[in-house]
Amino acid sequence: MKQKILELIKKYKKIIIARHIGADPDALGSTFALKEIILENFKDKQVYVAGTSVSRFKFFGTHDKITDDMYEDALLIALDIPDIKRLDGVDYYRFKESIKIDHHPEIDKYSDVQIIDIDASSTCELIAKFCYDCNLKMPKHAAENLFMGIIADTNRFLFGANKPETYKVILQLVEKQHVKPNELYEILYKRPISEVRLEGFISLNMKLTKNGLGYVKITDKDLKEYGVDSASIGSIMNNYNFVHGLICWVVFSEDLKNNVIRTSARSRGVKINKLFEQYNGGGHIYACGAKLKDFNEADEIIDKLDNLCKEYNEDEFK
Ligand SMILES: [Mn+2]
Repeated sequence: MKQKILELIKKYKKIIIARHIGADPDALGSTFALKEIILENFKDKQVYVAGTSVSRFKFFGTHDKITDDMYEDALLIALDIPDIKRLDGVDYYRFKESIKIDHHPEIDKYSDVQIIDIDASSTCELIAKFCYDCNLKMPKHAAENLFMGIIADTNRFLFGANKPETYKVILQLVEKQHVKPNELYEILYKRPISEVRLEGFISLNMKLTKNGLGYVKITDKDLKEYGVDSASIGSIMNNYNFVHGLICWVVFSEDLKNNVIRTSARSRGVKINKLFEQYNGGGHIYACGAKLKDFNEADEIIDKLDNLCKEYNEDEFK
């Protein structure tokens, strides 16, 4: 398959790389790294990266606005995205041929030329392997992009990093391209003190049920006091992953501007996605979100999640 991918890349002069909406470091790192790798190895190519830019992550690269003329005789490479409808910034149906490289379970089969490896830590790992296996040159900035995608998707090797391949790729990035991890962590992990204080508030105010559910309600007044908006909560949620007695945790925060209660939940074993789908939300099996009408709905969710935790405990210790 790697050779087929390489042949397609060689065949097209114009290439558009795209990824999922709501870009994260793996999506950004893989798309911009691949662009840089193609330009380094094939000097005559025009390569564009589609999608909405994320101001926090300027380091990865600059997005292109895809205009009508760019579609003409162009190849689409879709990275880190299992379904067509979540492609950001391009119209899939305007391309004759496409390549897909991804580590999510398949949703749409939208390309014949594809690498799907759900055991891979990240799409960045797959791009790095592709580059090394095909003996392509890798510019240093591309290596840095790939490194950050792997680090972010595994949350510094806390999740989904049990395979030697991940570490082999990391070793190569550090050894061959001289990536300096300490310099890059700042870009991923530096955060404002207001967010740290909000995390303190969540930790102090989290109620824990005997079934292992943790929950916190944050009012608009609380958010104002800490000088944050409810969007800051997402990045804090993963920090409760290794707490004794906590199986599932959920944070509700009042968003007066949009008149909703933003909700974010994580779980270490209880499957929570079906419940959140009933509340106009959803996500992964163990990581969900929703926008609720009011705190009454939050109380309903607390009860239902607590029941799920209870059932889970009963099954576990049968
Ligand atoms: Mn990913």
